[in-house]
Amino acid sequence: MKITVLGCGSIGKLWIAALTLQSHEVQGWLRVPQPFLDVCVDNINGNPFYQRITANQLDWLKQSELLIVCLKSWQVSDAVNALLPYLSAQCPILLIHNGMGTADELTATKNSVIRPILQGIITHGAYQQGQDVIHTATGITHIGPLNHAAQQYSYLAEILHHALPDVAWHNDIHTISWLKLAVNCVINPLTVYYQCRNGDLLRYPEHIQKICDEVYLVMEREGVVPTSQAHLHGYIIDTIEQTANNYSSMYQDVKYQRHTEIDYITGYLLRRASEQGLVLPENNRLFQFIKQQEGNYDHISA
Ligand code: KPL
Repeated sequence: MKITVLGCGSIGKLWIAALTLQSHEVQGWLRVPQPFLDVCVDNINGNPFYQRITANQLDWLKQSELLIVCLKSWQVSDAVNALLPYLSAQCPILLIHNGMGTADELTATKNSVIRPILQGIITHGAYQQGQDVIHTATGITHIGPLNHAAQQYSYLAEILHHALPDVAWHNDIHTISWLKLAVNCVINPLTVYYQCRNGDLLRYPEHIQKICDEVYLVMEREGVVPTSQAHLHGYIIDTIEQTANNYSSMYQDVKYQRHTEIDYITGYLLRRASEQGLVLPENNRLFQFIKQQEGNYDHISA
């Protein structure tokens, strides 16, 4: 398959390496165009990977049969919209990021209405050390259609699974996206608030419960109901335990004075709540808190 990966951070590079090893033709696409990209991953399915990969080739993009987008949520719509004029109308666009709402921004633009858009939610752990990617934990990538046009692309799950297992297809990706959103609404802003690793949040059970209860109200109104409030809470606690040693992405964004994904995490939740006539005091407070942190930066970096 001919593939373009837009966004070449740690997750983008994992996919580039894994798909290249399966003999797919994969190029990277960088914000600042360059003809090639060195991809070095310490461990991809048991082996190290080092290769110089093609980047930013327009003909390759035009012929691509899959566009994988591994950008921060706030970068997605501008970056994808810039590529749409060159993409074939049948090329599925797989969005892998934290938060929700980017697909609404894409489908709101005239040219992308009929394009197949899929959501991916990934639990692999990886980070960049200089130019190298350290793949700290294997995990699962859940994918599913965000619009009607994408429903016929379930075969992608198998192709992706061969490259970087596990990959699971879900006809209803919405529920999984909401569960991940709930996790991010709790862990991400709270780790900034308490300046701690994910696991340390277990010291603040009441605060976790408050956020979780508010998220559940919105999920209920959205018709996305995990079996019970206790189930949602248990799912969040499990994730905190499984990622106990992590510094959340938002903690790191604030630490390095980068734009956070708060508008697509708590911000998305609050927009949905307001449409349903719900008020969420605790999530609103945390949203304002993160905005205040961003406002205190000396400068903002991407
Ligand atoms: O998605 C994450 C993030 O940090 O953005 C979690 C699941 C909270 C893991 O750290």
